[in-house]
Amino acid sequence: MITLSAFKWVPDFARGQVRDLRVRWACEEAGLPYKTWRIGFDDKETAAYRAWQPFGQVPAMEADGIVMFESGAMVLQIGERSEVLLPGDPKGRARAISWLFCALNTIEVAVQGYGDLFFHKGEDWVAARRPQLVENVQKRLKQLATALGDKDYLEEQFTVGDLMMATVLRILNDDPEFLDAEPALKAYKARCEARPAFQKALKAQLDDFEVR
Ligand SMILES: N[C@@H](CCC(=O)N[C@@H](CS)C(=O)NCC(=O)O)C(=O)O
Repeated sequence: MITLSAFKWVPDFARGQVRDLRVRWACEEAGLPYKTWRIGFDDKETAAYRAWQPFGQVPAMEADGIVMFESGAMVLQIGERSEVLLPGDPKGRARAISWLFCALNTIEVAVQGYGDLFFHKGEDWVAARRPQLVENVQKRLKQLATALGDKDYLEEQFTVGDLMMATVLRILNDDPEFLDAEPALKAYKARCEARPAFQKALKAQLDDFEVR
């Protein structure tokens, strides 16, 4: 059984966005059961949790006695157990892994750079930096939309790459103007979110915040 760390509580704006959602979604797509280790913010600093996640972040997971951190690594590891997430043929597999890294290392870097402005509202430097960060997100989204073209998913089938890409695009949920400008990406994100496995994972994360 997989054990996945998750926060007991986060503010409303972060509910449905915490990165354990990616791993929950992968488990649901792969049909693998998991349980959560719900931690509070104080637990992040303990040696017991740092042994799971050296930076005190969520998520971390344990499966078959092996502890892992970094949501991308976990999703890939779960993908290895399911052809729904990672095609068996070498080309399909290589392309899926390329998109997984692209989501984290090209798109998320841009999106998170912009997203971090939220935490610095009112600070002097924000107004000066904002246009550049906005432009960077717009540029990457346009390039991603071109790569997607008129396909349903980034490759022939849904993969770990789409799973990660959709969760990265969701970081922009409170700034709908970005995806409104790229209707194909907006439809793509909605298509990914409509998958029953995503809906189950999202509900599970939200339900976990209600546990007392
Ligand atoms: N690169 C890490 C990022 C994890 C991350 O940013 N987690 C956030 C929640 S979504 C967190 O734990 N933030 C609290 C902190 O950084 O102390 C991953 O993908 O697993």
